[in-house]
Amino acid sequence: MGSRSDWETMRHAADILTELGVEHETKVVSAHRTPERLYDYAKSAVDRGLVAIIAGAGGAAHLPGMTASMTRLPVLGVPVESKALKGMDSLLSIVQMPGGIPVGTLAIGKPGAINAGLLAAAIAATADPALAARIDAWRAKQTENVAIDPE
Ligand code: RP5
Repeated sequence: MGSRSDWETMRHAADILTELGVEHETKVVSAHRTPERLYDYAKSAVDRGLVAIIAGAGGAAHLPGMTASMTRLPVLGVPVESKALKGMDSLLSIVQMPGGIPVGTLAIGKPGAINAGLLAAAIAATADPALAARIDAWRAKQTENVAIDPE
């Protein structure tokens, strides 16, 4: 994520990964304030064995696109809700990538962070049948928990 202030949102991605038993790491890497940290992180990601990167940022959110420009790993972008523009700035910054460098963009805020975690887990599950089974179980439980009556 681009800032510690993003953690309140991005922790939901980490929580889902923990719940599904997916090994992960959480780091603050700013495209604007720590560009060399971003370069090192993105350039070393493949060799360190990462399978996907979730990049959450707000405002002029360059982090997901810049990350994607420096790695072939799937990059999932989470637009963090900004104070001034309620995350519309973050969303448009992340989603409008020119053709050639993709960023899989999720919803603004907490739902986007949760779904980024679920998508990253789904990506990892393509090579991990045990994880695939845990995701199936998680989804079945979610379905069971939807009551048919409104009250
Ligand atoms: C972005 O600027 C971060 O991703 C964060 O969403 C936003 C504000 O950062 P702080 O000023 O709270 O550190 O780079």
